[in-house]
Amino acid sequence: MTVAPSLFRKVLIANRGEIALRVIRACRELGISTVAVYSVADEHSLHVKMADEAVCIGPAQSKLSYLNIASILSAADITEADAIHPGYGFLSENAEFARLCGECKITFIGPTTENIRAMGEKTRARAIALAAGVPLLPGTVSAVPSMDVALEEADRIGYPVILKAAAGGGGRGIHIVYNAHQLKSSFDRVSAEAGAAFGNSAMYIEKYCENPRHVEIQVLCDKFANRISLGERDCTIQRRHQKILEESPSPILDPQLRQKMSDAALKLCAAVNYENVGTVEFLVDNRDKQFYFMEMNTRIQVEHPVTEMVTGIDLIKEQIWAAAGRPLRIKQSDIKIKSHAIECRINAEDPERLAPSPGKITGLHIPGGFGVRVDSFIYNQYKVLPFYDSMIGKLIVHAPTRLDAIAKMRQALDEFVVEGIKTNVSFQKKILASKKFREGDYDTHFLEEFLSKYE
Ligand code: MV4
Repeated sequence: MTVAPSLFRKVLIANRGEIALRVIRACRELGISTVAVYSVADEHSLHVKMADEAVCIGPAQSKLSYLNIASILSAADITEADAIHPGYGFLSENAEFARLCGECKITFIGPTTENIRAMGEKTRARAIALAAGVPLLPGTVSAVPSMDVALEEADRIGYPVILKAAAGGGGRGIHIVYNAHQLKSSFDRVSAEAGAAFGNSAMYIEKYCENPRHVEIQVLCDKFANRISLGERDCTIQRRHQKILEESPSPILDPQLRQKMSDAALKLCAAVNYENVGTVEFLVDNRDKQFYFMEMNTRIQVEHPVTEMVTGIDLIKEQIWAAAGRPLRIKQSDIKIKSHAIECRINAEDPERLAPSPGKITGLHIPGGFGVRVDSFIYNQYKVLPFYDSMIGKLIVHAPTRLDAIAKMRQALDEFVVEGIKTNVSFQKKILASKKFREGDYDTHFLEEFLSKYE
């Protein structure tokens, strides 16, 4: 008889903010002790107070602290942590970091190094999806080596096309062109921008889908080829490629389409022997409801709580469980989604100018009640720092129907008071009050159109 490997004794959380707290809470519930790492600027942050131990890993700038691999591995070494949870952002999709954790005999709580590599190269991910029979937008499955090849490929695909950085992702390094003239005038510049931003100037081309929805499938896989889909999240409401509000289920999916998209996501996972949690992003054409693979994110995502609320599954605990080498304890047939969840990202920003608004919080009221969840790290008198992401928390509601969830979110936003800094709370309220949103009838242009009417 084989004995199941035990979960971890001590986990180091290589992150800050709300996700660090989220992971610390999950570890506590599992009886695992925790190590926080923090920058000099984060000395007064809650993750430092809430963890069992804390190690300062460098100055305020992320590059010198939360992205400093040597510092973080040293912190894991001196505290004898046996695993590292990377959260999202920072080193979460850094294949080299995952590999080095392995070298140091520390479990990286996430997919394999090879999984991260395969999906991080967006053209390779497309080639794998194509070979696995996952629907793709017409386009190239390798980088276009020159402007001439780009022009030929664009002719074959048909304009409009979109240029995307092979090392990009999440909307960074993309450019739409409507004709050969525009392609000629922008190719070199866009490629140079990609080189500067990602250290890799390789570009690929896709057919541009004019009115898409961004719908992503949450997957969970173990080390024994067990793989399940936890349904979708609709993340269409974005501004400058920053997600603002996410919901599950998507108002545009029916059970048949959900099944097809889940099958496609799991086929991609099977093709790379995927392990741990992941998100397969699709564009869904709002007109004909065709869906197309875009990219795969090999990390836990900001918006994971909406999936947790509608499935009842704690994704962070399942990540830890799977990373420890345990077989999945949830079957596909256990996943029954009957309710609705919405998440509003609460940002310290001036919504008019879309500029960050760091500073001291001088008054705070956090909403609550049945079906209301707040994943945050702020407290009264906390100083929102200018060095990091402006997201100060996530407000998540869960209710039997979409309309109930909208009503609950509006109530919760009405209760949310943050004084001393500017936030996007009132902007979120306006989205929830809009007719198009309430009808679930929106596409990627919703916010631009909405903003032109707003005020
Ligand atoms: C696209 C697209 C249309 N056609 N790709 C890529 C990353 C994502 N954050 C934005 N991306 C898009 N890729 C093709 N082939 C349209 C977008 C897009 C978008 C997608 C989802 C939500 C909002 C968006 C806003 C602008 C463009």
